[in-house]
Amino acid sequence: MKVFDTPGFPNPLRVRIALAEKGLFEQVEFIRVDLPGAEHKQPAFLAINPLGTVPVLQLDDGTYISECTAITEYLDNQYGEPQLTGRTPKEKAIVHMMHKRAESELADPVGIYFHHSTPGLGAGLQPYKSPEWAGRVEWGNRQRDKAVAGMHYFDRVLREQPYVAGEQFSMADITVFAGLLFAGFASVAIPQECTALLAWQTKVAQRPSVKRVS
Ligand code: GTS
Repeated sequence: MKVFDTPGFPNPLRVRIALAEKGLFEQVEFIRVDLPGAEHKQPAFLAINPLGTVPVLQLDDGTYISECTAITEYLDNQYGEPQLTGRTPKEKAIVHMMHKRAESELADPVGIYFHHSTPGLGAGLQPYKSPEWAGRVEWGNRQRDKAVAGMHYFDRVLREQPYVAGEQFSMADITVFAGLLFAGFASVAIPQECTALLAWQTKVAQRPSVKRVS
C-alpha cells in the first residue's frame, strides 16, 4: 500500500493514526505531496484524486481511495482488529453519526476558516481559494465560530462518556483530534471551559498510535 499525503497535516494525520492503531503503519510507503506548492492541484495529482486533496491510499492493485472515512473503513474491513468503525450494526451507526458530526461541526469548518479567512498555506494556494469572492473572509469567520460551537458540543458529549462515540476509541475520536490540531494551526483556541474536551485531548495524545505518527 502507498499513501500520498503531507506529514504533519491534519487530514493525513487521520489516516496515519488509523494505520498506527491497526499496526499497519510500517507496511505503508508514504509519498510526500507538496501542498504549499499546490502539487495537489496539478494534473498528475488530479488524475489520482480529482478533488485535489490528501490523503489518498493506493492499493497494491493500483486502486486509488481518497476521503479519510473511506480509507479508514477500508482498513477496518480489510485488516480487522482493533475496529475503528464499530462492530455491531448499532455501534457502526453511532460511530458513523459521531464521525459525520466531527467532520461537519469541527474539522471541515476549521479547514474552511484556515484556507479562506487566513493566508492559509501561503500564496501558492490562494489562486485555488476563490480570491474573486469578496464574502469569503466573512464566510470563513462564520465557519470558525461554527467550529468553536462544535468544540462546546463535543465537550458536552465527553462529559458523559470516555470517547466521542461511546466506550471505545473510534475514527470519530481520530477526526475530532485532527480537527483540534487543525484548530491549533489556525489559532482557534479550545475554550478553557471545555474541560472534558481538553482532558480527552490530553488522553488521546498519549495513545501509542498518536505518539508514533506525531
Ligand atoms: N474530506 C477529505 C478527506 O476526508 O480526506 C478532506 C481532505 C482535505 O481537505 N485535505 C487537505 C487538503 O488536501 C489537507 S489538510 O491540510 O486539511 O490536512 N487540502 C487541499 C486544499 O487545497 O484545500
